Amino acid sequence: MAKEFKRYLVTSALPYANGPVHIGHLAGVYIPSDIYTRYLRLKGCDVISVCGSDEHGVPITIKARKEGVSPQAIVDRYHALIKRSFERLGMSFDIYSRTSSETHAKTASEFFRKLYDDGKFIEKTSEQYYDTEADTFLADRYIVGTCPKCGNERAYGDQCEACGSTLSPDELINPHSAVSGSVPVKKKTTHWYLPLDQYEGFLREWILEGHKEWKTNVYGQCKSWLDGGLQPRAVSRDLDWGIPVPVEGAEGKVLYVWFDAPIGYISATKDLTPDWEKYWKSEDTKLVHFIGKDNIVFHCIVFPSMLKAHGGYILPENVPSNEFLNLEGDKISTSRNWAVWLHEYLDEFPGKEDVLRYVLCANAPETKDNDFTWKDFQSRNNSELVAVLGNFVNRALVLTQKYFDGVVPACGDLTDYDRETIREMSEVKARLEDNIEHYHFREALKDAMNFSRIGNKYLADTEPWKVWKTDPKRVETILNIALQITANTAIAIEPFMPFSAEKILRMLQLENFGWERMGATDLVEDGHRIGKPELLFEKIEDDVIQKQLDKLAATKAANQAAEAAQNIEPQKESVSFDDFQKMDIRVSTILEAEKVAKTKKLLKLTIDTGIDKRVIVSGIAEHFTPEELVGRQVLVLVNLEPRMLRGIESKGMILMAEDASGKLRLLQPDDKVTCGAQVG
Ligand code: B3M
Ligand code: ZN
Repeated sequence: MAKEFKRYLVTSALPYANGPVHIGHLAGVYIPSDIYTRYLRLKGCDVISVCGSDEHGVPITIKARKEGVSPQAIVDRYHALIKRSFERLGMSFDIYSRTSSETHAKTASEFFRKLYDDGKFIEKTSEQYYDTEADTFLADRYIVGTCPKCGNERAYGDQCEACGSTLSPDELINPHSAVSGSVPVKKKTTHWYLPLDQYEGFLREWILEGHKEWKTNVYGQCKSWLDGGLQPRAVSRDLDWGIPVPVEGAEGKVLYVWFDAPIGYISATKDLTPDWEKYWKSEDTKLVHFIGKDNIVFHCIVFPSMLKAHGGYILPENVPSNEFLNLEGDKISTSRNWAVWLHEYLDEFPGKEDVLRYVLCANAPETKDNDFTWKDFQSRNNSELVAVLGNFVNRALVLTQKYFDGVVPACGDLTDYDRETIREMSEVKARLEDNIEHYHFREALKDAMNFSRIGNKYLADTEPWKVWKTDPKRVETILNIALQITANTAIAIEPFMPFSAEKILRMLQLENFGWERMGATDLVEDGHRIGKPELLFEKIEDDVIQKQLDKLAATKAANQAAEAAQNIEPQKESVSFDDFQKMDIRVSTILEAEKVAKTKKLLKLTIDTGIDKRVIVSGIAEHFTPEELVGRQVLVLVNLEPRMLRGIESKGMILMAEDASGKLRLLQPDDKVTCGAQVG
């Protein structure tokens, strides 16, 4: 028997305030969280939803240093942008707070101090890298060097972004400080550790025994962490940005960001209501954390251990983490600007907030990583939102305007088909509720859309526009039922598409009915006058999508150029002018070109060098077709010693450049030049 709860506390992962929010964050965390919260509110439950900016941590200090501003300036900028973007998307948090707040500093400090005073931490002194020039300890991310796995010279102390290897600073070749560039030294430093290994028994009992109902991806990750054996985890860092460790003699040390951030849920609740303890300390509260999969260990292992160590707090009832959303087949990446940024979407698609909410829910990575494509976005808008939901609501309203001047007609005698339609409609609610209660929001969205699917079928089958000519009384019943279905649609879609739900109610000239009224056929009273019908959605044309695809293509090209710029070969050793003079480079024209049989890469080219006509064999068949080469003027090193290639004597070499994407490019004069002209 499912446990009854008196109230709900919904938390959403606190976005790092070092960049904007993108569609991956929305699909993974915030859309599901808002659906669940809105649903509970519609049901009249006592629910609060808390979120806020996660404003500490090394990435923020790195960005601040790169821009030459303070970390506070960075978090102020992005906290405001994120908060405003969420508001514009209809995210209905009861509070969107921030971890640089005073309440949070106090709450996190007190939380740490209690664990410290109760002896729940281990104190360990170890050697860490220290930058003597900048006079600061270096977090792993602040140490750069050569990756031992792939040779990338810009690997970080915690990870190599070129080959993805997880590293430790000691593995780096030629480690140096990203702050001053100097070679760091090892220096002793003391930190506090939460002995997670001591909580293994509690966690096994609480999760592996007590929460077998958790999503497979979450339960599985917790099990592998526990089976792998938990290690003590540092809860402090040598940094000057964060919440100071509230212990005498701990100057220069701050709480580790993943210790302080989850406590941000508690401090946000404190800022929201004086009754905060009712939500955090009563077993009658259902606590649900909405997060992305990279946060599972912190929300299922670390934070619960902290709460257990502190005592007096409840634990999450569920942590329905989603997987990751990719974009056009590639991993979303803030550093590579490979994302659809929420604030940019809202600016470029005004009035289409619900389209994004719909698509990201319909395509949510609930059980496996999924992919967002602009083509799918367009198709779901045009063939689902416009053609199903928008079409039904518009027909029900327009026909009521047309035949009854906008006054809701009375419902007359019901046919068997009417009764069947009403029964089918009343059955949607149970499925919709069950799917939301089990965090299956993709399925729940289909259920919510079923009202308009039922409505479209009902109008198509009853054809009021035809029946009107012979039996206008019948049309009264048909449109009354169609309007009841329209009103039910407004209730059902509110958690998913609040803007559209509001618009339907505005057109019906009605207030929201509340969840429990879903399935009723007396929502819209006879004689009620509805408002002016407007289109809920409009078609998205190809050119709009193409513009977004072009934008991503430009990003990809910029990334390739940046990567190429990073991988420029170092200059070769010097040569004398005399040596250079020995090379004889001529402008030449390609007269003929053909593939060399049984090879993938070789082309046999007949070249007019101005001196003579000769054959050169070149490994460029994967970059150029023979047809596109004939007639082109190229630069040829004509006095290269001849070589036999696949039985063909090749006399010379065509000069080329390899661009950022690895494609070979011909070097050619900017205008027609006589063959044989010397290059020097
Ligand atoms: N700031 C979000 C992330 O890992 C992280 C969540 C904190 S929730 C307490 O992207
Ligand atoms: Zn590497």
